[in-house]
Amino acid sequence: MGSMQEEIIFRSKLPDIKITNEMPLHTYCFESLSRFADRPCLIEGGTDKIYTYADVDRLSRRAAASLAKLGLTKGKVVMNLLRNCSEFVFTFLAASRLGAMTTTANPFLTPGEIKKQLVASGAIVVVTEACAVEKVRDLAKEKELTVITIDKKFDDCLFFPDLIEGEELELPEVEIHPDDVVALPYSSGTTGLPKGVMLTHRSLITSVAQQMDGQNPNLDFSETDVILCVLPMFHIYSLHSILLCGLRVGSAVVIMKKFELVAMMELVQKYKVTVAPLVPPVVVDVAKNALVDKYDLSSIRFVLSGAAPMGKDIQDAFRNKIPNAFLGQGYGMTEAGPVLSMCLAFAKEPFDAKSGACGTVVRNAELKVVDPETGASLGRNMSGEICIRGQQIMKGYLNDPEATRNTIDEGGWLHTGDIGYVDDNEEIFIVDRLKEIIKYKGFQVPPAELEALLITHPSIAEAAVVPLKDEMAGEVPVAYVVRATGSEITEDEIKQYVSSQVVFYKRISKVIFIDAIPKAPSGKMLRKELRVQLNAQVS
Ligand code: 4UV
Repeated sequence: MGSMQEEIIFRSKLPDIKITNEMPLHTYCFESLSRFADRPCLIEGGTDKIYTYADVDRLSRRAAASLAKLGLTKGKVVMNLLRNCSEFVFTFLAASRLGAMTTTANPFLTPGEIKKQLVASGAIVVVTEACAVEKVRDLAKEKELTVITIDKKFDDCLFFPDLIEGEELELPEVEIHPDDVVALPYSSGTTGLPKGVMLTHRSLITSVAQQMDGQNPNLDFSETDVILCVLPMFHIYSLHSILLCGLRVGSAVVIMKKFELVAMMELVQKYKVTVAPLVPPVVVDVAKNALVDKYDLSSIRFVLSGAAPMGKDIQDAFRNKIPNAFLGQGYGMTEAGPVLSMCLAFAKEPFDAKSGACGTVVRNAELKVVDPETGASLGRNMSGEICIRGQQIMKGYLNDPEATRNTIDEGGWLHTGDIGYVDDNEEIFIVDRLKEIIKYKGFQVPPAELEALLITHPSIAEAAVVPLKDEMAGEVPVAYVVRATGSEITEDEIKQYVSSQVVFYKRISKVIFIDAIPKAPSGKMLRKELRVQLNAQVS
């Protein structure tokens, strides 16, 4: 299939650059540290506490020395179970220094969800906050797991401030290979349950360099920029495109613990934020909410939207409302390392970019569009599955060679499960999704996870979960349920059963009872049929 056919490969309009990706990630991020050592690196929105670049370097070394003593050696895993905070950064960089990996998770996950990731990743240390301590306590007793809290002391936990204070550094000598894993975010990818995505020092350096390095960087950020970090660092978009990209060029990162529109506007005004990476629902909020008009947002140069589709209408409305701020899109996927394409209007020598496009493929990478049925490579303006190849993509899924083989083919192409096309101007448009994943405000909701949970209920025989378009969230999960014989279980009972076991954004918004889930002769559920039917009914 296709192997004899010619591949049509799309490239960036920016020339390839030389990328030096043989060093550890923290060394790369801090390569120009001496130039901006005294400049602000992290600004905590809530407390106005500022850490300079020199502080972050020093505190991450101290954290590394302490974590090493706790057994976090090369190849071991620490979990950052944190909302946005400086300690997230110290721990992440500390683990990088030790040749260890950081797996990241949302502290609002339920104990069951956290436990799954802790066990699957093999984490031996969890860094968390008071509000989530209770969720990991039982597991800490069961298995060897050290719990560190950042904001409050507990008898059975270590306290982060104690770890980074006091004694002098004893950083172990660690040899780090470029293909060692440094970040282990969880993603369900194109199918199934969440899996550990192995991002190496090489892949993350390559991805940051694709944006930030060279004569004409795709993202023209510098040490005079102030980047808003309201998106959660536990998601790859924020970790990569705010934190790591910001560190590379010496920008200040303004950290917000949680999204709140007014507080966000106040921070933008106070710290003269110049770059605001957001997700579509927040862009909609800014475009539509009259409160925004009260604030001086003239410092903003760039607004980046990503993680979910953003239509042309919203992009135009936003551009009219805040004309000084250029709004463009990036397209990422955890497994892709993460950025596949970025708006070229953000480049140092910018190009025009159309509303509704989600950028042009990054430099030093190849993109192709394939017919999902035949695998044939498609030309311009023809929609198919988007595939990407380059050194930035993941090494694979942790302990799951089969899922890895199903995502990265023999030719080294990563299949995204997204349907889109490349236009005459090299701009990419995403039009549909082949894969199951539901995106609630950019958060992943894996249908397979909800389906597995639903059928644990004795009154449910079968279930299929599909996305319903939603103005506020982008998409929400809807469950098609086949009741067990004789059962009269109600919609509310099902919703409650699920909501007690999942984080808020995975809650089922609607239940539809049916007699049978449509299936292909192979037995595979035809989710797409249900999705089309559902969205046709509603619209
Ligand atoms: O795995 P994930 O949750 O990953 C992301 C990452 C988004 C990023 C990362 C870095 C950036 O600089 C940036 O701008 C965005 O979301 O989910 C991956 C899936 O989300 C959808 C698409 O289905 C991906 O396969 N998605 C991500 N970005 C877009 C998008 C977009 N701009 N338009 C439409 N869908």
